[in-house]
Amino acid sequence: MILGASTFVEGVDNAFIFILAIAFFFLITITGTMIFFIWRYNKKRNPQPTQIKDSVSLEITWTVIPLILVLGMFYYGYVGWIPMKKPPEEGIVVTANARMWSFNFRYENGRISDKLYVPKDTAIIVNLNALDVLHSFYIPAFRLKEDMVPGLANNRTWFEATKTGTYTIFCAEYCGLQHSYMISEVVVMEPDDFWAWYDDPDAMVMEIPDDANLALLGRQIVERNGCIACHSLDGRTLVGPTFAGRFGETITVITGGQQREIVYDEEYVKRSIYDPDYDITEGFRPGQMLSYQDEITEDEIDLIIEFLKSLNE
Ligand code: HEC
Ligand SMILES: [Cu+2]
Repeated sequence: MILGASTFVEGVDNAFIFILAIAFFFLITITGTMIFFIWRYNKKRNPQPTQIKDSVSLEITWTVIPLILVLGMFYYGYVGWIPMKKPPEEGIVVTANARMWSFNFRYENGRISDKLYVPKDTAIIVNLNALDVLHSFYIPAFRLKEDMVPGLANNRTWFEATKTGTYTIFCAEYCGLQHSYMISEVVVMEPDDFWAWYDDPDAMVMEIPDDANLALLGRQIVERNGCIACHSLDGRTLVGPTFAGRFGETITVITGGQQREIVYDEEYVKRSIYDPDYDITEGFRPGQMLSYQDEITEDEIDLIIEFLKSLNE
């Protein structure tokens, strides 16, 4: 069978296979009948055409049979769909935030992750949050897809994974230039492993060994948060200005409608991340970059700065 790892798989696959089998049956039968008629009733073999008019029994047959088939499709579709629309009362609640062009997941204890970690055989209730434009939360292995709509309150979905492993999460709603890069993963773990991960007290503080390559750590943060979807590292202009060769330069920004010169320093980078619309880099539009206030810590910003500096070398 096609890889599947949630309680929805059976319902969706049944509907799919039922419809596919019917379509396949008719493809073969209709094509076969057409070929037979071409052979049997061609001008040579059947020179005298017959005019056939009205057949009540035929009309009834080709109304009733498709009706039954279509009701069968409805039945399988409906039975598969109902459980998706009924999230259980109890479960682990995760908030999925989608932005151009990345996902992140926030747990009830405040833990944030760019991958969705979940325990096996447990209901996971996912609050779907779109920060900018329409996105869609799609996990093919779970047969789960739900639109993420900016401003739509109480938009949620749920699932229960049945097999440990790592499965892809896609954004299934074209959401701009780098939409195809908007992928993540759901990692299904044994419940014990999950709770160990969840309660890990070290997870929130970042341990930096003495000999760590700070620029490399900064690069990882930049990659993990999807910054490079909008900021190139090689001088190209994407949605936002490039990161390359900018640190330490004097640049022109628009602040409160006024043009001014400013040094691209630590302070500027931090403000750009927490309050992106305060200074708008000349030539770019406000409202494109959203604040990372709740997602990137000041320590992480220090590492990002190390990384930006390293791009000048
Ligand atoms: C959806 C696209 C997008 C994403 C994602 C994004 N930015 Fe931006 N960013 C922009 C745009 C557009 C600008 C220019 C307008 C402005 O100044 O707000 C900008 C400006 C900046 C600036 C000022 C740069 C300059 O040359 O003046 C910095 C620094 C910055 N972003 C850092 C980041 C970091 C770090 C991340 C990831 C955590 C990030 N951005 C994610 C679009 C984005
Ligand atoms: Cu998207």
